[in-house]
Amino acid sequence: MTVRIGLIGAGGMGRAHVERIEQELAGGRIVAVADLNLDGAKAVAEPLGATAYATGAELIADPQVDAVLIATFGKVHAPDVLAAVEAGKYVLCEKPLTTTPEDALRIMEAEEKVGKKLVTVGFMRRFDPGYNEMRATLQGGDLGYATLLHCRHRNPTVPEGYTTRNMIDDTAIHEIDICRYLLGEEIVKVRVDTPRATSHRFEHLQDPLVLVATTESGVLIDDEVNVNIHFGYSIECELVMEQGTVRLGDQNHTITRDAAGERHAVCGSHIDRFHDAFNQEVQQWIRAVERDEHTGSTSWDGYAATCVVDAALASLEDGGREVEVAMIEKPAFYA
Ligand code: ISE
Repeated sequence: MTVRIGLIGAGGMGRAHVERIEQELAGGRIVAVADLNLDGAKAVAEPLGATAYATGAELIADPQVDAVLIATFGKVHAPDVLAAVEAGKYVLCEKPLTTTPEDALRIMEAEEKVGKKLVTVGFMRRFDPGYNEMRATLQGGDLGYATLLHCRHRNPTVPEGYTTRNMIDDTAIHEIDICRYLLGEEIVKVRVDTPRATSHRFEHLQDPLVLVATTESGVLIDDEVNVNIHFGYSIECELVMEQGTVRLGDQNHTITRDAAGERHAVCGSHIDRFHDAFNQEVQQWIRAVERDEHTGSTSWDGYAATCVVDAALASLEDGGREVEVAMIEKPAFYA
């Protein structure tokens, strides 16, 4: 069976997904593309012989669409995710699932009503081999339990429309999710520190930031979010256990050694750094849809991440005060 996929959002991320589905992955085909900018939707749809729509609602209602891939901005995800769930269609939604916990709760309620998990959140790092090896090392138990997790999230630059809020809800959200995934526990409190700002930022941005979070068992996470670092896209992570550490490698395949020393290329963007993880994520989603199964992170993961984002934003507004994360008990449906 070929899964007929409808893409909502014809921007950079959406186009990168089209390319992987059409050229690298098996079992899926793009049959419809929706974008508020109808010409943008047509530009992606027409070469594929797919239908172009101006709204997600029309695309979701199209009986030719088996499953929906959402790659729009976070703040417009909720209505499309809800409509897809209500139509009983599987959805892979880029992060953040929603920008408010209330919207995520609505999605969870809709899923429970349909009686099956239909939503996967695009936390692609869960498919990165490095993070999975780190998780296996911790779970193996030989190095003891986790005590600290040091993360660095550096982007070369960001566009002028990117806000300080986005440093948390669009950028640090990746660490919020991957730390929950690595440690297998929830984050219970968080604060945001604001070091000296870089001169490379747009004036309105508080860049860099450091998010300091504590989990249920007391593991301390520090995450440097630094989005105008210029030299490249660089993700670091070190997990400290009682008698050892495990550190994420870069995605380097070769190392050059010459008179100037040893070096390897630095990635330019997340699409480049996490290319294989994105492929794994989308491939597994297509295979799961074929089997009428859920895969990857759930709406609960989307909800939990949004709750931590909310607490971090409250801390930022309140001069870096530590804020407790408010969230509901995990429903049995997501256990
Ligand atoms: C972007 O949306 C991503 O997902 C990237 O991984 C992140 O590094 C970047 O800051 C976000 O804007």
